[in-house]
Amino acid sequence: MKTFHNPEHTRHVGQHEMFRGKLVACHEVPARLDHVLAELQRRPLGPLLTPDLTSAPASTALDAALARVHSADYLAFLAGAWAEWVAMDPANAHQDALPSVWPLPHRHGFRTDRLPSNFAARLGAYSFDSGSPLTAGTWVAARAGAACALAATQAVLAGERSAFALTRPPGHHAGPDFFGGYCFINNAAVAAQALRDGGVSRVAVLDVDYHHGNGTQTIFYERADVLTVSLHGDPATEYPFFLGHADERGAGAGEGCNLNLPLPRGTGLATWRAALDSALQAVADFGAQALVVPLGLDTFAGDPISGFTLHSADYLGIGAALAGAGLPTVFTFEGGYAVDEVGVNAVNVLQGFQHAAAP
Ligand code: Q9C
Ligand code: ZN
Repeated sequence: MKTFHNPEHTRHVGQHEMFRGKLVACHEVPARLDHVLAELQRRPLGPLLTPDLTSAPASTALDAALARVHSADYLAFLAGAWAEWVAMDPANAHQDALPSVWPLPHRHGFRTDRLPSNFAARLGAYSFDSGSPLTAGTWVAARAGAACALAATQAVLAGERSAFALTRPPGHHAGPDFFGGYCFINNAAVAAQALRDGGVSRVAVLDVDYHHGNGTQTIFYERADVLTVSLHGDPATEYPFFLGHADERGAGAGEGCNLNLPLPRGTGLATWRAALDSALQAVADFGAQALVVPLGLDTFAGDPISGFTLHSADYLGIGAALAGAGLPTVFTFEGGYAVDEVGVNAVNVLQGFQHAAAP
């Protein structure tokens, strides 16, 4: 399996996130990716590659792929956000940008048809939480990460059985025009759309992160060509709280093309694996010809912000089960905050997949 990794990830480094009234140290830290890279060096699964963005055609193709899943105004906002933040106050250069006011579009009658010029207000208009610091290098890191997702997809379109986009910040909470949940560009959605644009008629996304993949669900909610499935902590008690229930089945042409499998806090391997089997059955029933797996490892028992109880050895079997779908598969690196174990856990999934997929 080829791994496309993003050396620019180190440029996204938040100082703190808002949690229950306090600024706490960020969970989504650069060391996470370094641990996965180190484990891949101990247990190589294939070549480690980095997409080259220096050529104008490569850069233009990437921007086109981003524009397929995110709005032009959101992408322009992200690209210019840090400069605008510092322009508000030069002292902001030493401070993460965190939103603190939101328009609540669905209730209370706030207007979203008029975008304020005030940057602090626009930061809220394009986000849904105060836990996702936007930093000086966030855009460069996120864009280079999406290039990894695109390159992994191109490898699969060229005939590879699987490929891994090893990047941060993660992506599955980012929607068409919003960031949140530590995510800015939805790498899994970029991959799914690029598979469609590469000629794959039906694509499935099977999200195994602890948290509901709200961004991916929203991007594809009214589409019949991309099935979105997510196994996650029940939003009644777990982040992102306001999406991810079982009764969200898709809308319009996409009716029936979204499946949520919420599970209670405390869920262990047996129940989780049964849900994975249901998810894989839905992927098969849909007739998917390619698979995208947003690979979060925050289902691990030792995860500091999550509530499932999977163990490191369990991830080998999970990888094998995913290979059982028999589909060309793109993995994107998502959550997983037990930093010292995230490398072993991620590579266990990929190794389990690779061994099971071998002819
Ligand atoms: N202090 C992903 O796993 N906040 N995002 C939880 C913890 C948000 C997780 C509060 C968790 C977002 C990609
Ligand atoms: Zn997560």
